[in-house]
Amino acid sequence: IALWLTAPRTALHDARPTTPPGNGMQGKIALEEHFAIPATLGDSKVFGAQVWDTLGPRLLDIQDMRLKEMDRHGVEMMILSLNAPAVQAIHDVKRAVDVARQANDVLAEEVRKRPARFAAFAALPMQDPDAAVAELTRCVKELGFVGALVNGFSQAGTPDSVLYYDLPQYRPFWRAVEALGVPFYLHPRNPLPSWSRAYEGHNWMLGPNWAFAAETAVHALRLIGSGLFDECPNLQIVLGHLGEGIPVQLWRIDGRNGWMKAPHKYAAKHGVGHYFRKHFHLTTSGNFSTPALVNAIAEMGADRVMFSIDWPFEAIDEGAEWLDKAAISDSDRVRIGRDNAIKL
Ligand code: GRE
Ligand code: ZN
Repeated sequence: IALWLTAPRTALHDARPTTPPGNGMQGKIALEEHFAIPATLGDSKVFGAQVWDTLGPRLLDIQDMRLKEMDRHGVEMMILSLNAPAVQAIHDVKRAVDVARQANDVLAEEVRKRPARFAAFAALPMQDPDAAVAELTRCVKELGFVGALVNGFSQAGTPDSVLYYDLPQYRPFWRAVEALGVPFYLHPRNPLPSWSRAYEGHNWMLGPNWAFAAETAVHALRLIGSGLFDECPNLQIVLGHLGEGIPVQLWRIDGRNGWMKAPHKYAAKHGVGHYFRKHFHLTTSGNFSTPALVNAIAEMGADRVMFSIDWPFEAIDEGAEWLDKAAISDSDRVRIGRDNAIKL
């Protein structure tokens, strides 16, 4: 942090990374890196219709151009996950269960080809909490997966249904995640059109520009306020995009007119900051901003921030070269680029 504070601001904000390939940190691990199967590929098209010739093949590829880009930019390992919203948007519950299982089987096969380079987060049919427990257990115990990545709320039964995971029917699921001892990555999706009136006429704010973060931050705060972490004291959640905006708001979330001494009216026992720092890890996926990284380190500690790219929605060269050169200490770079992921 001190390094950053004394560096010229313009260089940090404006310069694109220029480190030649091979000169940056080696051995990086990235955790929010996506692939698709034919059944889910189409979900990503709206996020890159103009570049679909590039984006589509990149989502389907695992062992070829992805690996070459990783080699070129010092990324030793990717933890792979299905694209979004995929399983979460399949309101036919039986189909959601089938597609999750199929995607996880494909992923397991790909990881088996290069276990030193790839690991796996499970896609889960959260529409049916018991099925989600069964699938996560299968993935972790039988297929060697290292956690789950779920794309926000699930639609179940009807297209208009919205299930957030603070709801009581998910408590057994969370206890199972905690007992398995694996992290749960809460990944963004867009709010449903019926829940998006604030964005009407301003579609540019949907997706990664804004709505992904707003939607995911609310979901994370719902989990916290529900008292989930009092019931599951060892549960660990990962958020991408340097925390979906929560870190810069942490003080305010708990502070709000604090002199008035009104108690929090939610089920949880402690303030939001307490749970956020104890139960959440952040990744740099799709947010290659050094000021935002420094803020995340300041709020969370360097042990709870991990490198990620968000391939193929973001470029491996840009993310990797940014971390390689970011004005943080080299010991923090190694923790963020590698060691924290191994520990988690
Ligand atoms: C993501 O996976 O984070 C993502 C998408 C679509 C567009 C941008 C983006 O799924 O970052
Ligand atoms: Zn992503």
